[in-house]
Amino acid sequence: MGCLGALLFLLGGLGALARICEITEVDSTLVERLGQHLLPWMDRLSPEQLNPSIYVGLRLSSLQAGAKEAHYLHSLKLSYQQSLLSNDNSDSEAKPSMGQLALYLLALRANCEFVGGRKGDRLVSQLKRFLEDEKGAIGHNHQGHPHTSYYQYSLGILALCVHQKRVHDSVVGKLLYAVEHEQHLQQGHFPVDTLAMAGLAFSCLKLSNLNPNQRNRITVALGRVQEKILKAQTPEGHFGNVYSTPLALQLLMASLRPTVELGTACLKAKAALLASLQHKAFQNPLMISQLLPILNQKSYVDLISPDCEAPRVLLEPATETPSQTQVPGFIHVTLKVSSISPSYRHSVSVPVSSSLEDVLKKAQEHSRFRYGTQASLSGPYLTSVMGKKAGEREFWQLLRAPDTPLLQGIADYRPRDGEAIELRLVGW
Ligand code: B12
Repeated sequence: MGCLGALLFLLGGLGALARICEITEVDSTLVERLGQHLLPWMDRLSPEQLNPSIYVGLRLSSLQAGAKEAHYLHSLKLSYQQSLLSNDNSDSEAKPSMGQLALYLLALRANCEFVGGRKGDRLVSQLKRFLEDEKGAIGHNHQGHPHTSYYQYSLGILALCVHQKRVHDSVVGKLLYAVEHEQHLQQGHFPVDTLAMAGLAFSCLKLSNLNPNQRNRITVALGRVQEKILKAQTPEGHFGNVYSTPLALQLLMASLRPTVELGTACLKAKAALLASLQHKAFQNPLMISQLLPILNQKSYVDLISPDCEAPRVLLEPATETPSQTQVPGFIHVTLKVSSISPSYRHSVSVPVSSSLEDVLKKAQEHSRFRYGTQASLSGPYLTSVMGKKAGEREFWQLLRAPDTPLLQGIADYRPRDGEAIELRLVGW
């Protein structure tokens, strides 16, 4: 037994083993800087821009935004209740998805509220109905797929669980089956994020004992999720990729099966994550909202009984304005679209540090290139290229030549000079 093994053994004796995966002692100025990134987003209160994940992330962090935070929750309540409870289907496009409703329920819990009353009960029924529909889409013999994803399916179960709302064993059973027969989750594009969210849902069910008949299966599935996530650790230390690491750590932190292997993997992940923070890899508010809880040793599972009295540091808006000094000059980026005929390849010139979205805009001005986007909670999402819309279970994938998918969306990714970006229509 090495040094770490001995330490784990000792901690085990003290009954503290469950805390083996905590990310402690992170420089508080680094954490505050992350929180400050969220502040401008908390002023965006239109229904398309409201994002319950931001509220959840902040409440589970060591930071608070004072009155802004309370106002944000108030706006979430107005918007979600109005759009989800109105019978008017005319603006159905603006209705939040069921995954977003699940995030909203997590936000209520983050404020120590239980969903209740007639309105609350209707929201719970909607989410339960959604899970039943998804269960139907997966089918009796598990040959089908959920209309959304196992990620949203897990989010739905988790949200109901933290509100102590029981879902039928057969609903949980579909997620258990998907984890037990890994091809269902492994073949997806982001298996670690999805496994982590499934694991968080299972952890909640296990701790709350809401589905006692499934207890053993849940325990085994949790072990399997943990094992898969540990196996997905990259040589640098990330679980999956840098952006799936926060959710993976949320799951591992809530682990009731601490092992030497887990302890070592978490130390390595912490080092990789801190290096990514130093390199400012976390700019997107959604990603920051998934990261902040783990920097405060919290996970979504803590929403079972959140501590709303815990002292949190008040965030002040950033004093130093990010340097606006534009590096002079231009870069050349090649855009390739191979999923259309005839295929498209064109080089555009954009100012240094432009985003991929700027590149797409520029290409649209000067060539036959055309694209369309949709606002999503994580930023603009590319939906069509050259008039070809992504169909059901399809998406326009962004790749860095030769064959490496980008880790960021069009608004956040900044191509380098001479880089070739490919847009490819793929199934998921
Ligand atoms: C499921 C999923 C997908 C599905 C979405 C389809 C579906 N029906 O579910 C598919 C496979 C299509 C997908 C695509 C992409 N995704 Co994705 N996706 C996820 C995942 C696992 C869950 C999202 C979700 O359901 N959230 C819950 C719902 C309630 O919230 P929501 O905001 O309404 O979710 C919608 C949007 O997030 C949107 N979406 C999904 N991915 C992305 C990525 C970006 C950049 C944007 C703007 C929107 C978006 O689809 C969701 C469902 O409608 C997250 C994981 C995570 N940790 O968050 C990654 C994640 C958000 N995706 C990511 C990435 C990088 C992409 C791609 C850019 C990959 C690529 N190289 O092409 C593309 C988007 C390309 C484009 N056309 O613009 C990253 C974003 C990292 C970052 N820095 O912002 C994440 C965090 C995964 C990761 N660990 O790397 N994704």
